[in-house]
Amino acid sequence: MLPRSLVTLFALALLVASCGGAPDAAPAGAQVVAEMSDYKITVSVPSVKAGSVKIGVRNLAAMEHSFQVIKTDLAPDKLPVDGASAKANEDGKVGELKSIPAGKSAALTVDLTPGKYVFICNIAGHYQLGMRTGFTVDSP
Ligand SMILES: [Cu+2]
Repeated sequence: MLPRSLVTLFALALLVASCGGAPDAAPAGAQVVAEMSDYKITVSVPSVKAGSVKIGVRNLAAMEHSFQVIKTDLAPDKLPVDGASAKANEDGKVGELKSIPAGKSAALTVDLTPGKYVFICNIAGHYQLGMRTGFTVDSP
């Protein structure tokens, strides 16, 4: 077994090595671009018209994040959180990217009906730290 401090050092070295260079650009053709940092999500537009929507997600952070699209009337910061898993409840989920590595971009295309949505990162603890934002889908 390696001493814990050495393991931490290796992990840090890997992290530094993996985040040389600029983050990936947003995927082409995305109608909405969500940018993720520690621990925030910002969107390029506050709303879109209903229909098939391509969402591009840029992870600008030095750690992995995930991206969940949840249709809900709850406020972005009011999703129930499960104490054991430290994750937000995903009732109403219509799409997700389970993992976006540090510095990478990815896209998902979802069929969005009119209403209110919340975009979150649901890696344990990240929702509570602020990785959530509201989004609106208008009638076509
Ligand atoms: Cu996250």
